[in-house]
Amino acid sequence: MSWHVLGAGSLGSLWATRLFRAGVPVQLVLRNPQRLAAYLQAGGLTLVEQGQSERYAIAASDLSDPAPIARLLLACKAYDAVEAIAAVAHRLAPEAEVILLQNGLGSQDEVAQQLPGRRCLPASSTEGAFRDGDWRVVFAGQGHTWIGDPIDVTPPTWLSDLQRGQIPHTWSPDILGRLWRKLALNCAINPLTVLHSCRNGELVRHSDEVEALCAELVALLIGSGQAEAARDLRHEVWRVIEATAANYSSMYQDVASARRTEISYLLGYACAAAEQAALQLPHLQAVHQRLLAHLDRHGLPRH
Ligand code: NAD
Ligand code: KPL
Repeated sequence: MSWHVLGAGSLGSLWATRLFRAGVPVQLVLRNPQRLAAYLQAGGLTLVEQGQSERYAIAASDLSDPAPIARLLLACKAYDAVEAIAAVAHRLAPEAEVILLQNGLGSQDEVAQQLPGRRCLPASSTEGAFRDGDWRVVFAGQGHTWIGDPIDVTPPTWLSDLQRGQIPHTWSPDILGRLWRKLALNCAINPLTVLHSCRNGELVRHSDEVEALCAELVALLIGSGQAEAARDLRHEVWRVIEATAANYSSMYQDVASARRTEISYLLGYACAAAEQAALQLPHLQAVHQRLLAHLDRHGLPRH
């Protein structure tokens, strides 16, 4: 059974190339015939790993291809997920499974609502990749991916494909807890790095703000039924800040490159969840407002 990868960007290409080179059937689904022609012209996807480049001639089609899809890796940004899935929903076989690689929370539910009866499996990844050219991906940071199904804890058989592809992963019986925990980490770190225009490690100079956000995020997690994800959050936030001290957060990089951020699926989601749980979280809300104003000033979308 072939994997289809929709979203041949950083993470989608990282997955596709590793599956392909392990002999797992995989094909890319590209946006339109022009992108498909450009891809074919390039002769495949290039993976850059430890300074070595290797090109893989992975099969590809565009969104207009009518062939059925049984296993889909949705690897676009959270804000593109609904539109992307809508373009292929009619091709999904009745027993199709869809792996959702989006960071943050919110997009997973939006996609699942469009696919009643299909198994949707959210993932949370700490792997790092970026594109250094068209059809090229650089594997920038070893990491791990947790995959789960909030409705059915039975592991899927295709985890063996990930094993073959040497994609480090763990089946998670509590994937929502993992996603909430990652969202909390990202909300405690990423917006402040944008607002203070700094590397993660420089947040030690703004420890009051980090601490205030951590306290509110713990309250949010507990109020949202995610007490386990709240455990020792503050310590983990400081541990991540230290471990990634020299790095710029993904949101910082998006803003610096004038790219749309995933704010609606991180701080936006957190603030909406606080409201739903009738929680007053003034620091979180203030940082959200400051970030929105910052995006306005830089001419970037607020959602
Ligand atoms: P990316 O922008 O590099 O890739 C997304 C790709 O999806 C792009 O090539 C885009 O053209 C394509 N796409 C969007 N809509 C499409 C459509 N309708 N049809 C076809 N293609 C479409 O993004 P990324 O960095 O790979 O991130 C994907 C998700 O993974 C994000 O939620 C991100 O936060 C998360 N993530 C990324 C990394 C990383 O290191 N890159 C790490 C952890 C998590
Ligand atoms: O995931 C991250 C990001 O930059 O998006 C870390 C390094 C954890 C910072 O929040």
